[in-house]
Amino acid sequence: MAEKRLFVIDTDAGVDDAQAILMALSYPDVKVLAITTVSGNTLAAQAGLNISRILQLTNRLEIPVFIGCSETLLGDVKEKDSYHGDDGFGDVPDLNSPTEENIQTEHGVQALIRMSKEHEGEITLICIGPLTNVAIATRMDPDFGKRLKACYIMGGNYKAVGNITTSAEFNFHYDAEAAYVFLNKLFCPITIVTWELCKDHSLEWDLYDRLRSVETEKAKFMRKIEKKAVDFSHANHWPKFVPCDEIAMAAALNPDIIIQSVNVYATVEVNGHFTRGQMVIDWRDFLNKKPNVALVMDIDDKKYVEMLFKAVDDK
Ligand SMILES: [Ca+2]
Repeated sequence: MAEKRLFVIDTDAGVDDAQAILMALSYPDVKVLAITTVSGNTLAAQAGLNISRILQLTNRLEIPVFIGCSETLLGDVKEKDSYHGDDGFGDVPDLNSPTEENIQTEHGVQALIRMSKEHEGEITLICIGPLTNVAIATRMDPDFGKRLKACYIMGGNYKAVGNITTSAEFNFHYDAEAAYVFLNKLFCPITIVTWELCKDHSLEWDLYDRLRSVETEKAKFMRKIEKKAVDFSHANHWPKFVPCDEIAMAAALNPDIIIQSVNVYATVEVNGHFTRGQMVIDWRDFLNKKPNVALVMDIDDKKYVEMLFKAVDDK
């Protein structure tokens, strides 16, 4: 049998992270080496407990979980979240408290650096939360990124459309300095799934309802933890359901879904009064920098939706 692809997932364990992780676990040729957590949709420690719930649900408790940074580089912490819920998973805790047996004592950042040395050139890192852990790993070990095979992230925006402020996407805005370090110092092939791309490929409500009507424990779990997000979406008259992290994971699992991407130099605004956290693309080469990211511009919806269904299937 061919060698499995090695994935490490860095996550803030909101509801879209949950579906993205189910997606990764549904690929038999992918070995999820570890999951590291970071504060974002919830705090890093709570994110660890959330991940344990998914691993318990899928009988994958052999996958180690490492708790990473609880504060941003500047020391900020999460505020209340009316979409993902304060616990990141819709505030519907299991009656049985989640197991902590797979939560490791090693810090997430140290685990990232260690694994990059143990599996040099082999790890695909998928970042679906703020980029604090990766930024600190890069600062502690400037060669960290050079030892990764590739990195796929959900974050940033390229049309200045925001989802947490007028101009910024949540993950980049949450820790803008970390996003800056990530983009400018990681030095590995980076593929970015932006907020606008996610919006462009959001799901019609009847498709979403079909996805969550699948009669499996995984679909039931997703339905339960997503209820708050769905109620929030309807209350705000959102015309569709908007998955985000799922698209970055789908692109990492199956790069064939990427129909169009462009190589550009991207950085992030860290100073702006209105624009802090906005991704900045040097479309016209004013900065004379080499491209540092592949920006995904379009994906194959049919293949992507198939992957969403496969993730909650029992087969
Ligand atoms: Ca996330």
